[in-house]
Amino acid sequence: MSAAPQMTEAHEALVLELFKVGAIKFGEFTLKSGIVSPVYVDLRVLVSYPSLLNQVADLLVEATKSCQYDVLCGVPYTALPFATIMSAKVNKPMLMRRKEAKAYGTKKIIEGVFQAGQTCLIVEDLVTSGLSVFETVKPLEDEGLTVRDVVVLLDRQQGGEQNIVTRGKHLHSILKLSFVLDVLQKKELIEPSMAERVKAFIAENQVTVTADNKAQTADAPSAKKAKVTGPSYEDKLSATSNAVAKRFIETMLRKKSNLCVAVDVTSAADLLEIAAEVGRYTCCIKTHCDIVSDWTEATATALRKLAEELDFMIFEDRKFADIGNTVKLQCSAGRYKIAQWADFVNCHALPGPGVVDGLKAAAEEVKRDVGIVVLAQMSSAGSLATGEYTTKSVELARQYPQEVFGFIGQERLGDEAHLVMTPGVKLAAGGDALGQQYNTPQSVLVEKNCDVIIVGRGITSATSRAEAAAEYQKAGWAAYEARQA
Ligand code: S5P
Repeated sequence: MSAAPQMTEAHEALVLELFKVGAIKFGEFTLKSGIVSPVYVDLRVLVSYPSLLNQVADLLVEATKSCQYDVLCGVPYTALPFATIMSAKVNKPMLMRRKEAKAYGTKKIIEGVFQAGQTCLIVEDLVTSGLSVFETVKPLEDEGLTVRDVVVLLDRQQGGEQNIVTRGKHLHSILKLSFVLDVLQKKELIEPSMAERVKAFIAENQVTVTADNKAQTADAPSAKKAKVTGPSYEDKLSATSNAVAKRFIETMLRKKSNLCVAVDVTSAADLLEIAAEVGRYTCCIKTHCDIVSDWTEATATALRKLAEELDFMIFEDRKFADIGNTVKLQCSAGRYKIAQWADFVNCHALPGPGVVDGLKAAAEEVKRDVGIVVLAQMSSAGSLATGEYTTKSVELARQYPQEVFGFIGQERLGDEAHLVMTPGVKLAAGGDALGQQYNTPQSVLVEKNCDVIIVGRGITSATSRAEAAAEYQKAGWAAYEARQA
């Protein structure tokens, strides 16, 4: 086994850079195996950051100073640029392993000049089980090359080192996942609870590799549990400390409905009529009060009455996005006095924490619990709420667990307690003429692992809105049950 690597400031700086460019992410990610991981490592992005790539190559060279080798070979594809830069730095030739042998010509699987008997250093980006390392080692050894050392940028500590050592090779890792967690926690870039979740996941998902190069996950009962693709509503209910989220999830479970109906109509009478028709099928009615031309206090009162009778939550989709003081007034005062009747509202992360403080102040003024969901992603084509912006939106939510309980998003985001509500849903995928993009309930709940489907025109434009709502309720709940089965 390799000696514990010496961690320096350069290693710490590397962790921070990798986090910054999104090469290491935290949340909930469904891996190829179907297992849900709280951490996701994607080192392919490094090709877009040449100085970071250079920094990585320097550390890989440094870690293999004492290794004897004649040639080096990167594991395709992510480690190829690492190996290329190393090769130029140490002035030793490189080999490339094809993923598939050429079907014509030489049928070579190893590209480059070498001689049997030479020693080859293997360069890898990420080791989980060590399987992809072995897939590269085998054809090299078949050609008479000797492999003694493997160098990797990040060891996920899921058994890869043990598997590599068992096959008589040395693993030199630049970073171990536990070190990454320590650095990010120290810098307050991840919560201690997230670090604990990742550690528990690693402990529960140790992988061994069989002699015929097949990965096997330890059959721990907890590892099996981790295979469920998303947390259940019951898990969320026990994980959340947010009062509005608790009521919301209880409503969903009681009604077996994860359907939120978006009632985008311009008259109060239509709004109330539709709410009365679809209310029994939905866990939530979403309003845009500012498009209702004759909205009065009586509209709010009548809607609240329906919400009590038909057992649904009211979500005012106001998408607040101003400084705290303005947002406080927009939510509590003016024509709509949203804080007096909405169970929850949403906001953009754009202004920073002040937007949440403003909404919090509005709720305090009327002495009601008004929950908040943050718009972390949008369904519209060309939306700018992606990547770093989405990550920052999730971070904002984490700062306010008592107020913010989830997201408007297009994929699973945040922590177990968070609810992800997804608009842009119809029974058939497609779009509208103004940039809306639709996914099906099945893809939103099962593939994307979100929690609530938001359906507008799929229901409000149907000939029978009640029948359409019943159909969406059934489809949404069936997809959720299939996901959890
Ligand atoms: O990204 C978003 C966010 C929201 S809240 N995309 C959306 O479409 N929405 C809202 O969801 C939108 O304002 C509308 O009220 C509803 C979708 O309506 P539909 O008729 O396209 O289903």
